[in-house]
Amino acid sequence: MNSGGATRRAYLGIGSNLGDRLAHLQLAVDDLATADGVDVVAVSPVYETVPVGGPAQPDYLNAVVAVDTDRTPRALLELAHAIEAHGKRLRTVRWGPRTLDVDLLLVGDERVDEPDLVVPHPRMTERAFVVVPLADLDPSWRARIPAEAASVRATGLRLAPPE
Ligand code: GSY
Repeated sequence: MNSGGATRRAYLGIGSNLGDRLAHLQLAVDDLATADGVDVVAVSPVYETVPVGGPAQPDYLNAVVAVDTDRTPRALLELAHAIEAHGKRLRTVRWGPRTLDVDLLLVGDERVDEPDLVVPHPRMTERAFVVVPLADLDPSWRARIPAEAASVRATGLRLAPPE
């Protein structure tokens, strides 16, 4: 039911700006690596990024994960939501903040336009915090890095690849 048939390369953006941000991103990579029908093939470097939109809030850590998958975009969205829920339950400090965003960016060359699911992600090309790490994994995106790339700083941090 979750399988879309052919295996395609998909990309997911991951971000955290509360609590142990790096641990939240690592949880996302680990959950993707253990999900049925998903092979994690690459994880970008981790960037510290200025928040885009919303109220004043702490800076994010962001990265992009490349997976090979036969899951449908809908099944990938459901997986992203399940990983977010898992990340929001991760307690690093009692009563402390915790958050994790997992955004489905691209699924091969598939296009989906439904009320709750648009692929490619409709705002990804405007977001340096998405395109900069995506270009680390797929150099064809280098030419599309938005002007505000200065809002994205390399950290030297890396997430552990799946074992
Ligand atoms: O879309 C993901 C959540 N998000 C982010 C983010 O991950 N990074 C930055 N820099 N700004 C953001 N604004 C939102 S919403």
